[in-house]
Amino acid sequence: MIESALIEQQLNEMRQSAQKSLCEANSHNELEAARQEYLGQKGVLTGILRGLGQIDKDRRAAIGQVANQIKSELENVYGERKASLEQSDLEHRLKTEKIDVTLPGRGKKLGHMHPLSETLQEIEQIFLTMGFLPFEGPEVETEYYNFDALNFPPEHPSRDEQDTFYTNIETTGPAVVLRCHTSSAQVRAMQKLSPPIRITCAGRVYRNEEINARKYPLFHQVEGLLIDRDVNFGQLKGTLNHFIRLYFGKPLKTRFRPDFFPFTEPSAELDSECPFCSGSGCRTCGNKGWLELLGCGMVDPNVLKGLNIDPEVWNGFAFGMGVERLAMLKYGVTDIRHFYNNDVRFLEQF
Ligand code: 2U9
Repeated sequence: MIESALIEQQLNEMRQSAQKSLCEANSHNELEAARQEYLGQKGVLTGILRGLGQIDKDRRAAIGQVANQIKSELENVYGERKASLEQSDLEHRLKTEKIDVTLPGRGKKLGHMHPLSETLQEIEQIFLTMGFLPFEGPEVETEYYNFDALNFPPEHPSRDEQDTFYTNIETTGPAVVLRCHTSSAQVRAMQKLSPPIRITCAGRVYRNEEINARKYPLFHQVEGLLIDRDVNFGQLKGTLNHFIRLYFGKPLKTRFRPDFFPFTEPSAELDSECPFCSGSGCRTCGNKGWLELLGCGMVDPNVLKGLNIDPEVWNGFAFGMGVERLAMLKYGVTDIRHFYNNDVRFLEQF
Protein backbone atom coordinates (compact mmCIF):
# COMPACT_ATOMS: atom_id res chain seq x y z
CA MET A 1 0.00 0.00 0.00
CA ILE A 2 1.39 3.54 -0.79
CA GLU A 3 0.72 6.56 1.27
CA SER A 4 -1.69 8.93 -0.61
CA ALA A 5 0.45 11.79 0.72
CA LEU A 6 3.32 10.46 -1.38
CA ILE A 7 1.17 10.59 -4.53
CA GLU A 8 0.10 14.14 -3.66
CA GLN A 9 3.69 15.17 -3.17
CA GLN A 10 4.68 13.55 -6.47
CA LEU A 11 1.78 15.38 -8.16
CA ASN A 12 2.87 18.77 -6.82
CA GLU A 13 6.51 18.23 -7.75
CA MET A 14 5.39 17.14 -11.18
CA ARG A 15 3.16 20.22 -11.48
CA GLN A 16 6.05 22.58 -10.69
CA SER A 17 8.56 21.05 -13.03
CA ALA A 18 5.90 20.60 -15.75
CA GLN A 19 4.84 24.23 -15.50
CA LYS A 20 8.51 25.26 -15.62
CA SER A 21 9.23 23.17 -18.74
CA LEU A 22 6.04 24.24 -20.50
CA CYS A 23 6.52 27.95 -19.71
CA GLU A 24 10.21 27.97 -20.64
CA ALA A 25 9.73 26.10 -23.90
CA ASN A 26 11.19 28.38 -26.59
CA SER A 27 10.03 26.49 -29.62
CA HIS A 28 7.11 24.38 -30.68
CA ASN A 29 9.31 21.31 -30.54
CA GLU A 30 10.46 22.03 -26.98
CA LEU A 31 6.86 22.67 -25.98
CA GLU A 32 5.67 19.45 -27.62
CA ALA A 33 8.46 17.52 -25.92
CA ALA A 34 7.49 18.95 -22.48
CA ARG A 35 3.86 18.00 -23.07
CA GLN A 36 4.84 14.47 -24.06
CA GLU A 37 7.16 14.20 -21.05
CA TYR A 38 4.49 15.19 -18.49
CA LEU A 39 1.09 14.67 -20.09
CA GLY A 40 1.84 12.09 -22.75
CA GLN A 41 0.86 8.38 -22.78
CA LYS A 42 4.14 7.47 -21.17
CA GLY A 43 4.35 10.81 -19.35
CA VAL A 44 5.13 11.50 -15.69
CA LEU A 45 1.48 12.06 -14.82
CA THR A 46 0.43 8.75 -16.29
CA GLY A 47 3.18 7.13 -14.30
CA ILE A 48 1.97 8.71 -11.05
CA LEU A 49 -1.64 7.78 -11.76
CA ARG A 50 -0.59 4.14 -12.17
CA GLY A 51 0.24 4.31 -8.44
CA LEU A 52 -3.35 5.25 -7.65
CA GLY A 53 -4.27 1.58 -7.47
CA GLN A 54 -2.02 1.06 -4.52
CA ILE A 55 -3.46 3.72 -2.15
CA ASP A 56 -6.34 3.17 0.18
CA LYS A 57 -9.67 3.30 -1.55
CA ASP A 58 -11.25 6.25 0.36
CA ARG A 59 -8.40 8.55 -0.69
CA ARG A 60 -8.27 7.42 -4.29
CA ALA A 61 -11.14 9.59 -5.62
CA ALA A 62 -9.84 12.73 -4.03
CA ILE A 63 -6.32 12.17 -5.34
CA GLY A 64 -7.76 11.33 -8.72
CA GLN A 65 -9.60 14.61 -8.70
CA VAL A 66 -6.45 16.51 -7.79
CA ALA A 67 -4.59 14.74 -10.56
CA ASN A 68 -7.22 15.67 -13.16
CA GLN A 69 -7.23 19.26 -11.96
CA ILE A 70 -3.45 19.41 -12.34
CA LYS A 71 -3.76 17.78 -15.77
CA SER A 72 -6.21 20.38 -17.08
CA GLU A 73 -4.24 23.17 -15.46
CA LEU A 74 -1.06 22.00 -17.20
CA GLU A 75 -2.91 21.66 -20.48
CA ASN A 76 -3.99 25.31 -20.13
CA VAL A 77 -0.36 26.27 -19.52
CA TYR A 78 0.53 24.25 -22.65
CA GLY A 79 -2.20 25.99 -24.67
CA GLU A 80 -1.18 29.49 -23.57
CA ARG A 81 2.51 28.81 -24.28
CA LYS A 82 1.61 27.46 -27.73
CA ALA A 83 -0.44 30.60 -28.51
CA SER A 84 2.34 32.92 -27.36
CA LEU A 85 4.89 30.99 -29.47
CA GLU A 86 2.60 31.33 -32.51
CA GLN A 87 2.17 35.05 -31.76
CA SER A 88 5.92 35.61 -31.62
CA ASP A 89 6.29 33.59 -34.86
CA LEU A 90 3.81 35.91 -36.53
CA GLU A 91 5.51 39.05 -35.21
CA HIS A 92 8.86 37.70 -36.39
CA ARG A 93 7.45 36.99 -39.85
CA LEU A 94 5.76 40.36 -39.99
CA LYS A 95 9.10 41.98 -39.09
CA THR A 96 11.22 39.89 -41.44
CA GLU A 97 8.76 39.23 -44.25
CA LYS A 98 7.61 42.72 -44.72
CA ILE A 99 6.77 43.24 -48.38
CA ASP A 100 7.76 46.57 -49.86
CA VAL A 101 4.62 47.12 -51.90
CA THR A 102 6.36 49.94 -53.73
CA LEU A 103 8.64 47.33 -55.31
CA PRO A 104 7.66 46.53 -58.91
CA GLY A 105 5.87 43.16 -59.19
CA ARG A 106 7.88 40.21 -60.59
CA GLY A 107 5.52 39.84 -63.55
CA LYS A 108 5.44 36.33 -64.96
CA LYS A 109 7.16 36.74 -68.35
CA LEU A 110 4.67 35.25 -70.77
CA GLY A 111 6.42 32.97 -73.24
CA HIS A 112 5.41 33.05 -76.89
CA MET A 113 5.63 30.94 -79.98
CA HIS A 114 9.12 30.22 -81.23
CA PRO A 115 9.80 32.40 -84.31
CA LEU A 116 10.16 29.24 -86.42
CA SER A 117 6.78 27.88 -85.29
CA GLU A 118 5.24 31.31 -85.88
CA THR A 119 6.73 31.54 -89.39
CA LEU A 120 5.78 27.96 -90.28
CA GLN A 121 2.17 28.52 -89.17
CA GLU A 122 1.99 31.87 -90.98
CA ILE A 123 3.10 30.21 -94.22
CA GLU A 124 0.62 27.30 -93.73
CA GLN A 125 -2.12 29.84 -92.99
CA ILE A 126 -1.47 31.82 -96.19
CA PHE A 127 -1.73 28.66 -98.34
CA LEU A 128 -4.80 27.56 -96.36
CA THR A 129 -6.51 30.71 -97.64
CA MET A 130 -5.79 29.35 -101.13
CA GLY A 131 -7.28 25.95 -100.26
CA PHE A 132 -4.06 24.05 -99.44
CA LEU A 133 -4.85 21.79 -96.47
CA PRO A 134 -1.98 20.85 -94.11
CA PHE A 135 -0.98 17.15 -94.37
CA GLU A 136 1.43 15.53 -91.89
CA GLY A 137 3.92 12.74 -92.59
CA PRO A 138 6.53 10.85 -90.50
CA GLU A 139 10.06 12.26 -90.03
CA VAL A 140 11.59 8.76 -90.18
CA GLU A 141 11.05 7.45 -93.71
CA THR A 142 11.98 4.62 -95.99
CA GLU A 143 14.19 5.29 -98.99
CA TYR A 144 11.11 4.64 -101.16
CA TYR A 145 9.16 7.64 -99.83
CA ASN A 146 12.23 9.86 -99.41
CA PHE A 147 13.86 9.13 -102.81
CA ASP A 148 12.47 6.39 -105.10
CA ALA A 149 8.89 7.68 -105.35
CA LEU A 150 10.28 11.15 -106.09
CA ASN A 151 12.14 10.07 -109.20
CA PHE A 152 15.59 10.24 -107.57
CA PRO A 153 17.86 8.00 -109.67
CA PRO A 154 19.68 5.33 -107.60
CA GLU A 155 23.04 7.14 -107.87
CA HIS A 156 21.68 10.59 -106.97
CA PRO A 157 24.25 12.30 -104.68
CA SER A 158 21.68 13.30 -102.05
CA ARG A 159 21.27 9.58 -101.27
CA ASP A 160 24.84 9.54 -99.98
CA GLU A 161 25.50 9.13 -96.24
CA GLN A 162 27.22 12.51 -96.17
CA ASP A 163 23.94 14.12 -97.22
CA THR A 164 21.27 11.95 -95.62
CA PHE A 165 21.04 10.43 -92.12
CA TYR A 166 20.60 6.67 -92.49
CA THR A 167 19.29 4.87 -89.42
CA ASN A 168 20.88 1.47 -88.69
CA ILE A 169 17.43 -0.12 -88.68
CA GLU A 170 17.99 -3.52 -90.36
CA THR A 171 15.06 -3.93 -92.79
CA THR A 172 14.43 -6.43 -95.51
CA GLY A 173 13.06 -3.49 -97.55
CA PRO A 174 14.50 -0.06 -98.46
CA ALA A 175 16.82 1.57 -95.93
CA VAL A 176 15.30 3.80 -93.25
CA VAL A 177 16.38 7.45 -93.22
CA LEU A 178 15.57 10.74 -91.53
CA ARG A 179 13.59 12.55 -94.22
CA CYS A 180 15.60 15.26 -96.00
CA HIS A 181 12.43 16.99 -97.25
CA THR A 182 8.69 16.87 -96.57
CA SER A 183 8.15 15.66 -100.14
CA SER A 184 7.94 12.13 -98.68
CA ALA A 185 4.77 13.20 -96.87
CA GLN A 186 3.37 14.49 -100.16
CA VAL A 187 3.98 11.05 -101.69
CA ARG A 188 2.00 9.50 -98.82
CA ALA A 189 -0.77 12.05 -99.48
CA MET A 190 -0.87 11.09 -103.17
CA GLN A 191 -1.26 7.43 -102.14
CA LYS A 192 -3.98 8.25 -99.59
CA LEU A 193 -5.93 11.01 -101.36
CA SER A 194 -7.37 10.92 -104.86
CA PRO A 195 -7.04 13.97 -107.14
CA PRO A 196 -7.79 16.82 -107.09
CA ILE A 197 -5.25 17.30 -104.30
CA ARG A 198 -4.21 20.62 -102.71
CA ILE A 199 -1.99 20.24 -99.66
CA THR A 200 0.94 21.68 -97.76
CA CYS A 201 3.37 19.45 -95.89
CA ALA A 202 5.34 21.23 -93.19
CA GLY A 203 7.76 20.10 -90.55
CA ARG A 204 11.27 19.09 -89.60
CA VAL A 205 13.70 17.73 -92.16
CA TYR A 206 17.24 16.48 -91.68
CA ARG A 207 20.38 16.86 -93.80
CA ASN A 208 23.79 15.56 -92.81
CA GLU A 209 25.55 18.93 -93.07
CA GLU A 210 28.12 20.75 -90.97
CA ILE A 211 26.74 23.50 -88.75
CA ASN A 212 27.46 27.12 -89.63
CA ALA A 213 25.63 30.45 -89.80
CA ARG A 214 23.61 29.27 -92.79
CA LYS A 215 23.31 25.49 -92.31
CA TYR A 216 21.97 23.24 -89.55
CA PRO A 217 21.49 19.42 -89.70
CA LEU A 218 17.81 19.82 -88.95
CA PHE A 219 15.59 22.57 -90.29
CA HIS A 220 11.99 23.10 -91.29
CA GLN A 221 10.28 23.13 -94.63
CA VAL A 222 6.87 23.91 -96.02
CA GLU A 223 6.20 22.18 -99.31
CA GLY A 224 3.01 22.41 -101.33
CA LEU A 225 1.39 20.23 -103.95
CA LEU A 226 -1.54 20.79 -106.27
CA ILE A 227 -2.79 17.98 -108.52
CA ASP A 228 -5.74 18.73 -110.77
CA ARG A 229 -6.71 18.81 -114.45
CA ASP A 230 -4.90 21.06 -116.92
CA VAL A 231 -2.78 22.79 -114.35
CA ASN A 232 -0.27 25.24 -115.88
CA PHE A 233 2.91 27.04 -114.83
CA GLY A 234 1.00 30.35 -114.84
CA GLN A 235 -1.17 29.09 -111.98
CA LEU A 236 2.00 28.10 -110.12
CA LYS A 237 3.44 31.60 -110.61
CA GLY A 238 0.16 33.24 -109.58
CA THR A 239 -0.07 31.09 -106.44
CA LEU A 240 3.51 31.85 -105.38
CA ASN A 241 3.34 35.56 -106.23
CA HIS A 242 0.22 35.80 -104.08
CA PHE A 243 2.08 34.02 -101.26
CA ILE A 244 5.04 36.43 -101.52
CA ARG A 245 2.74 39.44 -101.40
CA LEU A 246 0.98 38.16 -98.28
CA TYR A 247 4.15 36.95 -96.54
CA PHE A 248 6.16 40.12 -97.04
CA GLY A 249 3.07 42.29 -96.80
CA LYS A 250 3.72 44.09 -100.07
CA PRO A 251 3.76 43.26 -103.79
CA LEU A 252 7.32 42.37 -104.83
CA LYS A 253 8.72 41.81 -108.28
CA THR A 254 9.56 38.12 -108.71
CA ARG A 255 11.44 36.08 -111.27
CA PHE A 256 11.41 32.32 -111.98
CA ARG A 257 14.95 31.10 -112.78
CA PRO A 258 15.13 27.69 -114.50
CA ASP A 259 16.47 24.98 -112.16
CA PHE A 260 16.34 21.18 -111.81
CA PHE A 261 14.73 18.84 -109.25
CA PRO A 262 14.20 15.11 -109.89
CA PHE A 263 10.51 15.40 -108.92
CA THR A 264 9.49 18.40 -111.04
CA GLU A 265 9.86 19.24 -114.72
CA PRO A 266 10.17 22.07 -115.61
CA SER A 267 11.63 23.39 -112.36
CA ALA A 268 12.51 26.88 -111.21
CA GLU A 269 13.91 28.91 -108.35
CA LEU A 270 11.69 31.81 -107.35
CA ASP A 271 13.57 35.01 -106.57
CA SER A 272 11.86 38.15 -105.32
CA GLU A 273 13.24 41.65 -105.42
CA CYS A 274 14.80 42.31 -102.03
CA PRO A 275 12.00 43.61 -99.80
CA PHE A 276 14.56 45.58 -97.73
CA CYS A 277 16.24 47.59 -100.51
CA SER A 278 13.57 47.19 -103.18
CA GLY A 279 16.25 45.78 -105.47
CA SER A 280 18.86 48.56 -105.07
CA GLY A 281 21.18 46.18 -103.17
CA CYS A 282 21.82 45.81 -99.45
CA ARG A 283 23.48 43.54 -96.85
CA THR A 284 20.47 41.19 -96.77
CA CYS A 285 20.50 40.49 -100.52
CA GLY A 286 24.29 40.68 -100.77
CA ASN A 287 23.85 43.75 -102.98
CA LYS A 288 22.25 41.52 -105.65
CA GLY A 289 18.84 43.21 -105.21
CA TRP A 290 17.21 39.77 -105.51
CA LEU A 291 16.52 37.12 -102.86
CA GLU A 292 16.27 33.39 -103.65
CA LEU A 293 13.15 32.34 -101.73
CA LEU A 294 11.98 28.88 -102.78
CA GLY A 295 11.98 26.21 -105.48
CA CYS A 296 9.04 24.95 -107.52
CA GLY A 297 8.00 23.20 -110.66
CA MET A 298 5.43 21.09 -112.48
CA VAL A 299 5.21 17.61 -110.93
CA ASP A 300 7.24 15.17 -113.03
CA PRO A 301 4.89 12.71 -114.85
CA ASN A 302 7.14 9.84 -113.64
CA VAL A 303 6.18 10.73 -110.09
CA LEU A 304 2.49 10.68 -110.99
CA LYS A 305 2.79 7.38 -112.89
CA GLY A 306 4.73 5.85 -110.00
CA LEU A 307 1.76 6.61 -107.77
CA ASN A 308 -0.90 5.38 -110.23
CA ILE A 309 -2.08 8.88 -111.08
CA ASP A 310 -2.61 9.08 -114.83
CA PRO A 311 -0.54 11.99 -116.16
CA GLU A 312 -2.80 12.08 -119.23
CA VAL A 313 -5.70 13.08 -116.95
CA TRP A 314 -4.01 14.75 -114.01
CA ASN A 315 -1.00 17.03 -113.65
CA GLY A 316 0.16 19.50 -111.06
CA PHE A 317 2.70 21.78 -109.53
CA ALA A 318 4.72 21.70 -106.35
CA PHE A 319 6.93 24.04 -104.41
CA GLY A 320 9.20 23.93 -101.40
CA MET A 321 10.72 26.51 -99.05
CA GLY A 322 12.95 26.60 -96.02
CA VAL A 323 11.19 28.09 -92.98
CA GLU A 324 14.44 29.24 -91.34
CA ARG A 325 15.41 31.09 -94.52
CA LEU A 326 12.09 32.94 -94.78
CA ALA A 327 12.19 33.78 -91.04
CA MET A 328 15.80 35.00 -91.28
CA LEU A 329 14.87 37.23 -94.23
CA LYS A 330 11.78 38.63 -92.54
CA TYR A 331 13.39 39.28 -89.15
CA GLY A 332 16.89 40.14 -90.35
CA VAL A 333 18.44 37.14 -88.54
CA THR A 334 21.92 36.52 -89.90
CA ASP A 335 22.83 33.28 -88.09
CA ILE A 336 20.57 30.18 -88.28
CA ARG A 337 22.05 28.85 -85.00
CA HIS A 338 20.16 31.54 -83.06
CA PHE A 339 16.99 29.53 -83.71
CA TYR A 340 18.39 26.53 -81.86
CA ASN A 341 20.59 27.95 -79.13
CA ASN A 342 17.56 28.77 -76.95
CA ASP A 343 19.11 32.05 -75.89
CA VAL A 344 16.18 34.03 -74.40
CA ARG A 345 17.94 37.30 -75.25
CA PHE A 346 17.37 36.29 -78.89
CA LEU A 347 13.95 34.65 -78.48
CA GLU A 348 12.39 37.41 -76.35
CA GLN A 349 12.81 39.78 -79.31
CA PHE A 350 9.95 37.99 -81.09
C1 2U9 B 1 6.04 15.65 -104.91
C2 2U9 B 1 6.29 16.26 -106.08
C3 2U9 B 1 7.03 17.42 -106.10
C4 2U9 B 1 8.56 19.85 -103.87
C5 2U9 B 1 9.52 20.87 -104.26
C6 2U9 B 1 11.23 22.26 -104.14
C7 2U9 B 1 10.88 22.45 -105.41
C8 2U9 B 1 12.35 22.96 -103.50
C9 2U9 B 1 13.74 23.28 -101.63
C10 2U9 B 1 13.39 24.69 -101.15
C11 2U9 B 1 14.34 25.11 -100.10
C12 2U9 B 1 14.11 22.53 -100.41
O1 2U9 B 1 14.21 23.64 -98.05
S1 2U9 B 1 14.82 23.68 -99.31
O2 2U9 B 1 16.19 23.57 -99.35
N1 2U9 B 1 12.60 22.64 -102.28
O3 2U9 B 1 13.01 23.77 -104.06
N2 2U9 B 1 10.51 21.35 -103.48
S2 2U9 B 1 9.53 21.50 -105.78
O4 2U9 B 1 8.27 19.12 -105.04
C13 2U9 B 1 7.53 17.95 -104.97
C14 2U9 B 1 7.29 17.32 -103.78
C15 2U9 B 1 6.51 16.18 -103.76
C16 2U9 B 1 5.25 14.37 -104.86
